[in-house]
Amino acid sequence: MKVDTSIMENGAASAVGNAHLLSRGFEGLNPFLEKSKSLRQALVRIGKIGDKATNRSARRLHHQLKHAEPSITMIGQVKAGKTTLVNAMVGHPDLLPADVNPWTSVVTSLHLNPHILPEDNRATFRFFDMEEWSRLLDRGGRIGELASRAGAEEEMDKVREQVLEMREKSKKRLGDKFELLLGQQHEYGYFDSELIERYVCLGDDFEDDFETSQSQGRFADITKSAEVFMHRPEYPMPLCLRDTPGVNDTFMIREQITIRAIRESRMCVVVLAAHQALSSVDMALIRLIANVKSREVIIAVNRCDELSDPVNQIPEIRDSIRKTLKDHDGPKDAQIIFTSAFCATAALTGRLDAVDDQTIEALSSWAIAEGRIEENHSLKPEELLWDLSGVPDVFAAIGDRISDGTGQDLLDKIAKSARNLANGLNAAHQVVTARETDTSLPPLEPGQLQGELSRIESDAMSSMDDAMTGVIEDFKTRIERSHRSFLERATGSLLKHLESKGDEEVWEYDPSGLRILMRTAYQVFGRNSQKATKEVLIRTAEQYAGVYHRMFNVSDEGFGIEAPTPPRPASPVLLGQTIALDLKGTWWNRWWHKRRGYRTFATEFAEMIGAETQPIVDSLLGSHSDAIREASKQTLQEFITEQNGILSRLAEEAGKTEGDHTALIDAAGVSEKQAQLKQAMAALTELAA
Ligand SMILES: Nc1nc2c(ncn2[C@@H]2O[C@H](COP(=O)(O)OP(=O)(O)OP(=O)(O)O)[C@@H](O)[C@H]2O)c(=O)[nH]1
Ligand SMILES: [Mg+2]
Repeated sequence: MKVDTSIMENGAASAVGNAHLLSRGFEGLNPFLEKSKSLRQALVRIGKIGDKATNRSARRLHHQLKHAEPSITMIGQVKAGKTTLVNAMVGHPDLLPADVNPWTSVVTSLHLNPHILPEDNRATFRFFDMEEWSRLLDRGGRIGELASRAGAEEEMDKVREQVLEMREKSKKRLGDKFELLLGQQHEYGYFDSELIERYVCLGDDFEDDFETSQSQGRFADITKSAEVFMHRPEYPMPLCLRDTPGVNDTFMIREQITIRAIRESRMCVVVLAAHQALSSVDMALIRLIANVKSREVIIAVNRCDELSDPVNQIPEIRDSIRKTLKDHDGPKDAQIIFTSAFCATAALTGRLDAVDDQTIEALSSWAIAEGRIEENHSLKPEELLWDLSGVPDVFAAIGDRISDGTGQDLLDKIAKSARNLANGLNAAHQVVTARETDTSLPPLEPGQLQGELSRIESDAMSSMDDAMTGVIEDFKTRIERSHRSFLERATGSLLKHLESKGDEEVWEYDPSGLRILMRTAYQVFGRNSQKATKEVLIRTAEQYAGVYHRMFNVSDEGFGIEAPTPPRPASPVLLGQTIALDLKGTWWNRWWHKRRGYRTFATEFAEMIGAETQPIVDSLLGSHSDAIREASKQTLQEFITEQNGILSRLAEEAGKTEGDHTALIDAAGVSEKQAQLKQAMAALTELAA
């Protein structure tokens, strides 16, 4: 179909005419937003009833809830339209430069927030640090490591050549001292497309024109990430969208970058181009998402305006993607959405004439056939185009994932803390009331509680340490066993092949078995660590409840301290990293034909694959396990701090003599406050249901 794509290059600079369209699609988030609102109201009430410190805690929880920012990483094929789609989703058609030169490895995070003011818009750009930069330059990134390991000298030379060229270019653009910039960051109190271009967009055409290169794409060589903070009143809540470079690049340094970006979000949108859907060429992409839960992957098949017959082609594309995912152990149930960033841009800018009637008709027939829009709809033209663009469906899918994923987890977490805060206040009321009615109760010794609290804290921290050490040891045994048995099995299969077919016929071995083994080991580890963390948290909560009972005679029937929910382990996206066995093709052929003698084959193969996969094992046992251990400890520490605060204030209160209770709560107003507190607690209980 013929479309005028120039609108995507010269879209309205900042304020698009139809930004109101951005709120279409987020309706599904309403139940979550309602719950979040009543939780915030309950917190305000608790803050009002309590003393200054309680009020501060309640405010902090309120802030956490209001500014929680679920994030979504966009990944996908080169030129599938990730950037154009992101620009449309944030209502700024020309914000991030589309058609970025393949050298660029910048991950751009757009923080969209309805609660900040337009004057709070800002941007931060971070450069690679020395270590990352030298890894790329000295060893040519992962591909260099891989090439040298596989003995592919020719490729190695090519990589080295490109790296040198890149270094020269950077020098020319940034001056001899450019390395001083490494590890730094630049901050701006505004953003616009020109500023962003200077940091993320490196066009080849700048090379000969040094003057231009001073302004455009000046820092792009060494920029690692860009953060843009944007006022976006149409969004129902803060969201972060991360745009990443396409995955299939020669340096594979971007693969590492994408892996990290996926790890940082709990949802990812995989953008594919309709005319190249998903095939075995995209194995690197499939491997990356294979280690993320199906529910957390959304597939956007973009550029649907380019299909001549969407009614028939779309179902075929859908089937073919499903089949590819199934055949290659991908997230086979991932939701598939058909989009056109182009239509979305036209709708936003009000340039409806950019899309020809034929395209609109074809897409409408498809949308009607699928029941996505009514035949006799009364949509305004820009609304129709926006709905046809599929962007509202992407928003709806994101909304769904938030409602039952990150959002729900956050509600649970904050509601638990709020209930504990309310329980603390309730206990305070009881202490005050007891004092009012029975002045013979001896005040608590000041040191008594502190001793008890430090004992609980050190017990809890060491139990957590022991529990996690045990779980990690178990994981280590399991994963090392999987790794060893894979190497043995693969080498065994190689020898068998050599015996039966000789060394003329190239042997191939699919490494997905290793990934499945390691993934299973990781999943078991994730479950075990959550279980162990939960046990320690529950035991600690019981200890605190005991303190309330023993030291303050709190007797309320329903009284209890709630243990926080254990943190959720991140997906092992790293397992998707490309290894030599995945490359097959010419490399593998060359490796194969260079070897002579069965023994050489077997030992060298085992060595190479061992060296390729060991870093994955190391990283799972290192940074992944550490992150889980740290997260568990942090959850416990936050819980301890919260309880220490509440209980210390209570002790202070109980230590006071009669008539001196004003600091914590006003004794005279106790009954009224008690009633308000009951209301707040009832609201919290309802949220838990
Ligand atoms: N017709 C049509 N063209 C599109 C659409 N989305 C993007 N394009 C075009 O596709 C080209 C690539 O778009 P980008 O947004 O740069 O794609 P990308 O996936 O970010 O590319 P890389 O970051 O380089 O991997 C550009 O020329 C866009 O104008 C679409 O929905 N329809
Ligand atoms: Mg892009």
